[in-house]
Amino acid sequence: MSNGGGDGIRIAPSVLSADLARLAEQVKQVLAGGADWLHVDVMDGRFVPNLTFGANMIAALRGLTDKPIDVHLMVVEPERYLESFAAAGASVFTFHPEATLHVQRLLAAARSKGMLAGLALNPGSPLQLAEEVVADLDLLLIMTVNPGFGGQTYVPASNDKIRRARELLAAHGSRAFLEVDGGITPHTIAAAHAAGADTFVAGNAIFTSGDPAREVRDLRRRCLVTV
Ligand code: S6P
Ligand code: MG
Repeated sequence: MSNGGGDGIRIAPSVLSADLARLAEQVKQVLAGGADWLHVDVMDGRFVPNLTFGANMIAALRGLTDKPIDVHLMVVEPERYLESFAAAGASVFTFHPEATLHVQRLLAAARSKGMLAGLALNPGSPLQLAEEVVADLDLLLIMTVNPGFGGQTYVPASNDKIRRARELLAAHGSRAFLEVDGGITPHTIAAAHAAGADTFVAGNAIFTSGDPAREVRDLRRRCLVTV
């Protein structure tokens, strides 16, 4: 699994905001800009009020790149998709703890399928939901908007939560990635990075700019100037 570009930062464009009629071209653009991972938002119209992609999107992206495919499941019963997403080429399998009864079992199962195991916490979900399973985590995703739609505004209280999440991981000696997702723009990314995030999902900011490659580079630069 690639650990990003050597600067400890991973930029993960979310194809939710891409122009799907030009998916291959847009993926090429973000990779040219140095995108480290590709982020796929799976929504079922139940856990969140929107419907999006499934295994066929993962397989399509896998046909375009060897980069890690970071799959974020906003679905009830995410365990139903473990096999098919692994087979389609998913690299990271991240789900929400409220969506399944046996969180630790599913994290372990994701690893056993050769994927990284991730847990996602909504803005209103306490960090304690991750505390008992830190040893099973390869990635902790702090949602910085309430999930469901691209292009929302970053929840300001997120920076304090990211800081506490970083402390939680450090206290357990965890090397899990600390990812943020939602409302990440050139204006919000530096504070999230300073608070301790190392992996950044961005959809709208990248794909609605006229130049996705430049936007990926700019997001990375905004992190590095705060160091
Ligand atoms: C948020 C969404 C996120 C996505 C999104 C981020 O509702 O569910 O999980 O990753 O694509 O988009 P944006 O436009 O806020 O960067
Ligand atoms: Mg997402």
